[in-house]
Amino acid sequence: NFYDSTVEQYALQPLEVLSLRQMLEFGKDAIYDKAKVLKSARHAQRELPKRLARRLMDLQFLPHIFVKNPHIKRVYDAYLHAFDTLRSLPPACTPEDNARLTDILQRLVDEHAPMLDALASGLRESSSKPFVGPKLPNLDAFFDSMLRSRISRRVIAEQHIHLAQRRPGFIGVIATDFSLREAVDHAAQRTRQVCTETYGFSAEVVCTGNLRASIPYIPIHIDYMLFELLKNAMRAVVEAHRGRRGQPPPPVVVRICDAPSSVTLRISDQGGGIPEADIERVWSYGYTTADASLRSDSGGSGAQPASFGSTMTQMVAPSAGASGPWRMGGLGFGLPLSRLYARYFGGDLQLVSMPGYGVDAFLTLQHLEGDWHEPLAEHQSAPFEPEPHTLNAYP
Ligand code: W6P
Repeated sequence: NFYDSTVEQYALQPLEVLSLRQMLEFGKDAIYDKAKVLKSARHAQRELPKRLARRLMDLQFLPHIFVKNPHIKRVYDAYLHAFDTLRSLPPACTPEDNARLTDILQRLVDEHAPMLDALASGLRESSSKPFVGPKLPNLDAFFDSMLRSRISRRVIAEQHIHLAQRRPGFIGVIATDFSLREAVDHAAQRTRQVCTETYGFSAEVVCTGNLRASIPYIPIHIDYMLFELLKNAMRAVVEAHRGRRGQPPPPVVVRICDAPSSVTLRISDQGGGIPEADIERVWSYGYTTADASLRSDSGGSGAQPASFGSTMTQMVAPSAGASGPWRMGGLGFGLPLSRLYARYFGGDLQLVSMPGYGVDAFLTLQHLEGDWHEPLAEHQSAPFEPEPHTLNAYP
């Protein structure tokens, strides 16, 4: 029908991708430059419908019985609504057009906040069905492109929304000089809080290494990754230590290592390591070692915080509007999603498990200062959707 062919046309258009460096370069004088803000507006208007259309096409290629799941259906409807809304808006040519666009983008960003949990719930419901579950294809490639695209859309929308706003230390939503030590401290504090709420005690988090290291980054991305890694580490330590009350549990040790082109954070726990049979599955969507009592599914909030502290805002948050207490166990999206965040701006996330001892998580993030003006290799490392996109990844 008419509608599907429109979506298909948009899905076929090539994407314009931006690296973090290009976003910083473009945005640095935007608060003085109305024309620049309008250019950014039209970029968002061009990119978002194409990216939504690709995901709508992907969803249509999934098994009917999966897409009919109420949670997945809700995601489909939300994406179609956003596609339709953005597509029918004329290109922003005046500050008034832009104000209207910015309002709409903010509304869509808020409306789509619960979609991460909806995807997780849809996967969990479907795969736990006795007939359907075993017949579902492997959906990891689908969720990778779904969530990578979601990251990209939220970055594009939020960067544009905040481009014209003056905020010290920020260009749009990017903190130009973000302290990793502060990020670790902030995530550690929240991790200890949820751990204490869940288990009644927690392990110390010790931060060592280059405590002055900083990078330009979107704070909420780092916060999500660190909170996720620290929760996993601390859960392992605390569960391994349960029988041995009296002595304090061994600390989770974070070492920050600053190198010329990247910063690596090594997060080491002595939680006994990942069971060897599970090593491959930790990167699989929906996999979780946490038992159901640790999950907060009933509130529909996943493992998302209700709100962030003063230095962390909800900008580009994986999910907002959450409610209920934080819990230690997620919905099985935390690790693969953290790796997508890391890779999105050219970094990476790796786990090394030492069976019987513990796990080292290595989170690498790229520096940009060193070659601020160097555009080389830009198009190999950044926020790209895989090309050609993964329409037929699930035969
Ligand atoms: C574990 C399992 C895990 C996943 C990610 C990070 C740290 C850890 N520790 O035992």
